[in-house]
Amino acid sequence: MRTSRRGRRTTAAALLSLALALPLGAQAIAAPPSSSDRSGSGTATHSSERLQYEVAGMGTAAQRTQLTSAGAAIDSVLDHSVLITADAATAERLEKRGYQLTAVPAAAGEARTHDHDHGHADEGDFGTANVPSQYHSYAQMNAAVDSYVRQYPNLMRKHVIGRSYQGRDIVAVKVSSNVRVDENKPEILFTHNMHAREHLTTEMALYTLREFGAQYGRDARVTRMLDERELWIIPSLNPDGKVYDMSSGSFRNWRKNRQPTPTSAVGTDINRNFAYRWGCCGGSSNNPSSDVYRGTGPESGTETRVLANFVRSRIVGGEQQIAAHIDFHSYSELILWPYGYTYNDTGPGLNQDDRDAFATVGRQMAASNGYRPQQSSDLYLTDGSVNDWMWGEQRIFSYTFEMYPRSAAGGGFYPPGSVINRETARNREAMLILMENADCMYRSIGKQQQYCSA
Ligand code: 0X9
Ligand code: CA
Ligand code: ZN
Repeated sequence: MRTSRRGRRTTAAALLSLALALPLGAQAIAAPPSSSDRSGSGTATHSSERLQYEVAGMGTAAQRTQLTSAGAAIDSVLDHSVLITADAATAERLEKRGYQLTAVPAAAGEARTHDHDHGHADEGDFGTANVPSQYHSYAQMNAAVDSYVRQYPNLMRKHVIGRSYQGRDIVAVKVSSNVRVDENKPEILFTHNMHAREHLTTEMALYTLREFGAQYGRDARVTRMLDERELWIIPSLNPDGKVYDMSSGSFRNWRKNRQPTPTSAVGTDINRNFAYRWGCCGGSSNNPSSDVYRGTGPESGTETRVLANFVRSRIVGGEQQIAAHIDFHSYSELILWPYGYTYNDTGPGLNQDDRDAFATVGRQMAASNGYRPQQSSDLYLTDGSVNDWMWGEQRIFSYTFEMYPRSAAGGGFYPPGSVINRETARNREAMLILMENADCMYRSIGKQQQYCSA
C-alpha cells in the first residue's frame, strides 16, 4: 500500500540549513537526565523536530537492513520504498550516504489535528490541541488499571515489577481466577508500549482488561481461559518515553526510552537491547543518536532489564511458566515471529517444527484480524529484539503484533482516537487463539504427542 503524495516536498536545502544550525544530539539539551521530561519548554524546537521521510530504492529485505544499520528506524515498509522518522541530523547523515529521502510532512500530523476533543482539554495531565483525549496518558493509564483492579479484585491484581530509568512504576496486571495464588496454569504475557509513540498499544492493554473483566462468567471462552491460564499484561513498558512523547502537548514522534547515553543523545531502543545475539548482525545501531541504538550492552536499558528480570522470575522449579507472548507495537497490521537476526526460517534452538508451530498459530491469528503473518526478518533484520530473546533464551512462543493502521495514510503512529475501540477489539479473537494454544503450541501442527505428553 502506498502513502498519499499530498503535501510532499523535497527538502535537501531545508535539511541542510537545519543540520548546519544544529549539532548532532542537540535534542538532548532540552531535558537533563534528572528531569522527568514533564516540564519542557512545550513546543518542539527545530533541533528535535522529527519528520517522516520516504526512502526510495528499498525493495528488498537486504536493502532495508542496510538502511537500519545506517541508523534509521523503519516505520513502514512499502513495495519499493520505506517510511522512516528521523531528526534533521540523522536525515542529513543518510543523505550523505547516498540515500534518497523525501519528506512527508503531513503524514503524522493529519490524524491528530482533526480529532481532538475540546471538551476534555483540561482533563488529566495532558490534553491540548494535538493530543487526542481518548488516548490515556501514563497517569490516566494507571488510574484505569487501579480502577479495574478495584472492580475485579478476584480476577485482577497489580504488580509493580520495577521502575523505569526516571523512576516511574512499570506495572504488570495479573488476570486469572483465584488471582492471588500462583497456580499451575500455562502463563501468557502481553507487553505494550515498548516504543514510546505507539500509544494505541496501551489502549490495547486497557481494552483487554475491560473486556476480560466484563466477560468473565459470561463468555464461555473468556471464562475458560481465565480459569485455565494466568495472564500477565504490561500496559506500558516505556513510561518515560510515553510521558515524553505526550506531555508537551503535541506528539514528539519519540521511540526510545529516556536514558542518557555516552554522548549527549538520549535514549536506547528497548527492542534492540535484549540479551540474545545482541548487536550481532546489522539489525541495530551503535550510534546513540539513532532510533535503533542498541545501548552500551545487553540489558543496559533499565526497562529491558525490568522485563527480562520479570520473565526470569517466572522460572519456577526450573521451568519457565510463560508459554506464549505478544509484544504489541504499531503500525502496519502484521503478525511477526522470530528469528529477527537472520533471514533463515530456522536457526539454533529454532527447528522446523518450532517454526511451523509459530507460523501455523501466527496464521490462525492473522486470519482472525486481517493482519499479515510473516517471519520478522522478511521486513528487515533486527538483533537484540524481544522476540528473539524470549524464544532463543526462554523458549517462549513470542510474537510481535504491529497494530493499525496498515499504512501512514491511516495516521501512522497517531491514528485518531475514534479508531481505538474498533482496532483494539479487532485483536480479541487473536488473543484468545494464542491463549487456547498456549498449553501445547505443537498441537497446531499435529505433533502434541511428540512434544506435549507429560
Ligand atoms: O523494529 C521494531 O522494533 C518493530 N517494528 S516497529 O515499527 N514497531 O519499531 C518490529 C520488531 C520485529 N522484530 C522481531 N520480531 N524480531
Ligand atoms: Ca503460575
Ligand atoms: Zn514498535
